[in-house]
Amino acid sequence: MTIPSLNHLTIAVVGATGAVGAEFLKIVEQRHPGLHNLKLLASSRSAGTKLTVNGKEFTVEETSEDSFQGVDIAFISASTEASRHWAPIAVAAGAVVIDDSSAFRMQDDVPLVVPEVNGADVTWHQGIIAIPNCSTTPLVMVAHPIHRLNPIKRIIADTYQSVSGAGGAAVQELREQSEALLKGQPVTPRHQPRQIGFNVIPQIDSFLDNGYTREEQKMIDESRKIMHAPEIRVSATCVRVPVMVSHSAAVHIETERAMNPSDIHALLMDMPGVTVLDDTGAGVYPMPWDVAGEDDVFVGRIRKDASDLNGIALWIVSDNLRKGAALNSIQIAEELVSRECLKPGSTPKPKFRFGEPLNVENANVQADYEYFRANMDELLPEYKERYVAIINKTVVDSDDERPALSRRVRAKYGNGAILMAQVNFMPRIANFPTISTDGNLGKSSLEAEIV
Ligand code: 2RA
Repeated sequence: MTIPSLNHLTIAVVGATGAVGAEFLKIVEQRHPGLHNLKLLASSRSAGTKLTVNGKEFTVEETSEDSFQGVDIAFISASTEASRHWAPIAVAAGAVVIDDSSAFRMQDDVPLVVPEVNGADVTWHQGIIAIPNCSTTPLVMVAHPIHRLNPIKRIIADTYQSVSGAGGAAVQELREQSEALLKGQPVTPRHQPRQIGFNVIPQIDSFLDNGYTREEQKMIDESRKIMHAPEIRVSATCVRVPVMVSHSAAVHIETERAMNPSDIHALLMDMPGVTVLDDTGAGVYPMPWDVAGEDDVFVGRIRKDASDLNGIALWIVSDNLRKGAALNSIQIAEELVSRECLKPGSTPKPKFRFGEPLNVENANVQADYEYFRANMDELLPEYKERYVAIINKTVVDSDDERPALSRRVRAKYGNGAILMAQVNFMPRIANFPTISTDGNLGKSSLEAEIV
């Protein structure tokens, strides 16, 4: 897939010297090597630090009221207080804020976005777009394709979260505690509520009156908002484990109808940004050590829930600094550019064209299929459960019945390569019956089958 260029933009990074900020700059170098207009910002403690990005040296500046002049996108990953303070200032200066804190996530006028799941939500931003908590993002990346195919009724997620989720100081604390404990020395917790070395802590963030922690409540609220599914019942237990990077989760999902693990397997293989690593016979499943530094969300241990006929159990691991935070933010910036809706109130550019296709002869059904899969959300409000015919990224016709659609489209456009897919289902192409130009089964053209 082509990544939209961000090279023409000026991007400010508030929290540039933090764990997520550092990952953000690494991803800028990997995905946008031509991006040179950066403003690296931090608190007074880190001001003056020199950082090199894309071969250019930058001096980290203390964030101030004037920092956001001329900035197109401000990425903020510092503290919730910092986000509350700086985001409105950045927006007033004309920047779009992509915010990593929980300050704005549940506000009705703030989209909460995981581009592969609800990328179209960036179009209605009013200046601030929030990214989800790093334990929520991998959950929705896996739950959403299942929910689209077979509505989810209930999710139970138990997490195993690395210390980097609590920042660089917590990573250092785990190092120091591990060394001290190996030498038989006592330790005093500083950045975690209790000892993290050789221990697990069933508390991330503070407790609420309902007995859940804030971290758990975030998973509950945010997953429903991102999937546009307030009806799903969600419960979570979030646990800190002595792992440096990557959050894991044991997840139980109950759907309306029973599903086979092999169906879930195939469905998730088709989900952009998800990698299935699941071969228990060969001892293959994802683990945080291996997943650290990777972009995808990894899934394994997919099996039927022994306690629930309509339930599936699975295991998810994702790098909390990358897809959990920095990568997701950069993908949101790319989504804003590709939809041409950087400025609030701008008329977003639709991803699909409608009407007459360009260049019927050169249509590429495989490319149309990839495009459809990545952008289907845009068609959901109007075409849910209908069949659409797509030629060269153009929706040429639609119908409730596929044979009727096929007849009309074939009469008009012949037997060329045409994608016909249902909006709602995660389509997989089972086979391409080939139909020659004279209409007989033969070699030259195709129609995607839904299975
Ligand atoms: C944590 N999810 O792991 C939080 C960070 N946003 O502490």
